[in-house]
Amino acid sequence: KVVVLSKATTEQYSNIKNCMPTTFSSTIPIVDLSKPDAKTLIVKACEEFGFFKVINHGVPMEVISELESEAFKFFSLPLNEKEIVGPPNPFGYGNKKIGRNGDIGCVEYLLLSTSQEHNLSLYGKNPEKFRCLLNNYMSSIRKMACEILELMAEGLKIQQKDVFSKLLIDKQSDSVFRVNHYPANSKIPVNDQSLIGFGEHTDPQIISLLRSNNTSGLQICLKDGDWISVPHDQKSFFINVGDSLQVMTNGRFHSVKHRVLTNEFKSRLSMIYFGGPPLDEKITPLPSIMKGKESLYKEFTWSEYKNFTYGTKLADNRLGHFERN
Ligand code: GA4
Repeated sequence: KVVVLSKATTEQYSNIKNCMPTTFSSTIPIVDLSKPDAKTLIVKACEEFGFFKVINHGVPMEVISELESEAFKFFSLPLNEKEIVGPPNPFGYGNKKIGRNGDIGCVEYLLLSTSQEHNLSLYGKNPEKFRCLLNNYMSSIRKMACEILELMAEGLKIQQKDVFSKLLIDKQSDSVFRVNHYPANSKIPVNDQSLIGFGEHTDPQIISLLRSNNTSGLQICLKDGDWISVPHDQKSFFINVGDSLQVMTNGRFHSVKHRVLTNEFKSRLSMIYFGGPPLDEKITPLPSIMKGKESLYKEFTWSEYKNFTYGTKLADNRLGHFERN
């Protein structure tokens, strides 16, 4: 099948050459939260990959599927009805444009703050229902995020179990929620190339918890630079180490580079909770991790990091700017 793309289209989207066949990895660590070895496996996964899958997470399936179906309803609305709640600066509906510096992907999304009260009265056909489902979902996910962060602290043998989780529980926590919709791209097939849904990047926050429907697309970059595809699993959550956690562990945990490719046949819907600290929080390696070693990073607050981040392109190495020479 030969498809000619118009110049405008080929320029608008970035393609990934030679990404087929991709390795569907069976090496991605799986952590059963109900098992006693969870904390050890989490630490190992954060060091080796900065990424792992969580099962027996305790989030009821209805809480997930009801929000998912409401989100699908929202994205199926005509563009002009979705654009009522855009552009996403700082929060709201976004289409193809990611961030403020010209990044483009085959994606439409909702970006929401988890603390600020949004005026959700304009979101979709049943905004009350949407608000209620969102609140239920976010409180379950935050609970799981804190449980995982406490297991990390225990696994790292840090006395203060809530060193990380207290930053998400704080009323001032600057956490974000995102719903990404990647339409099937069969209308713009590209020979042996896949279209980028969301370009490669690391997450700036502490931890990210992702759940997607049964459509693949997520890929992570291993430390040696190889990209592997993450097999989809709609019943599980996928956890990312973010830049801030890499700094707090003085580089022991690895902030994982990841990206999403669109699927030719099925649309993908993912919902991600990005757990961030309060704006004035100093992001610095924990003394108990350092054990006399020097910090690899300059001192900065989350607000300084965040402001810097919003001036960068998606694929930029943001942490590099804060490394000590
Ligand atoms: C990546 C993680 C989160 O989705 C996000 C993204 C943000 C945005 O979409 O506006 C950023 C991106 C993310 C990192 C670099 C900057 C900011 C787009 C971009 C080019 C909401 C976040 O916090 O950082």
